[in-house]
Amino acid sequence: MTSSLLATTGTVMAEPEPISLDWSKTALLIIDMQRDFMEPGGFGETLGNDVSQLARAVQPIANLLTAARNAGMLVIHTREGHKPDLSDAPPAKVERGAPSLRIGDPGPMGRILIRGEPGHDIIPELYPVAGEVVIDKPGKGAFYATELGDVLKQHAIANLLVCGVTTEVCVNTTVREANDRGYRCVVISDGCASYFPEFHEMGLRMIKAQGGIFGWVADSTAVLAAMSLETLNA
Ligand code: TIU
Repeated sequence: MTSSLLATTGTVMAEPEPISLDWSKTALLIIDMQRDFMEPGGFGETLGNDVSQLARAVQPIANLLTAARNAGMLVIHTREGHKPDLSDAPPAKVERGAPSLRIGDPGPMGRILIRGEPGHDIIPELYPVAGEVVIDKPGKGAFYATELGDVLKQHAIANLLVCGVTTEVCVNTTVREANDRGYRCVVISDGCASYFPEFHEMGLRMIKAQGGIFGWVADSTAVLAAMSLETLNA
């Protein structure tokens, strides 16, 4: 694959229908692939979840990331987390439920969901490289209280390939925010995962129902096929 991809338009065999994408206006958006969600001892596990449920999303995302890097596509990573003084963590978020550790408490990977701590960092398999955008977000949606909207405008992005964790929480919230702002979102079905397989399934169905009310859904191989076909034809 070469950077000539960005001069082309490709059709992804998505649901509820194929979607044509101008690759130069498309970014890969990877949501919250952080140790705090993916590994034992982090935020996800303190909430009572089985973090092994999320591992399946890593390789499909890695494949897309390699293709995006080779094509020179804009790559954006997000990280959910809070300032060490918790000034950007609403009490309603910190106090909820009965986690074994709350946001800000010391855990095996440092303070839970705090910026700069080992658990807050992105997993090694998908670690950002120089030139990639990293957005730190205090909420579930990647647009709320972040510079994401400005970054997308600067790069004239109209389409987002969205993957990451978890399907029904931060991926869905971000896709809904993006949809209201006019972005076409293609959610990568095998590049997202949930602690609850049934929520993953329903999270994807909610996006593509009603003629794609929030966006499109495709698996990583469908996106990679559209990218390689266009590169061959370019
Ligand atoms: N708990 C859960 O499913 N998700 C989150 O808290 N954040 C994200 O989804 N990133």
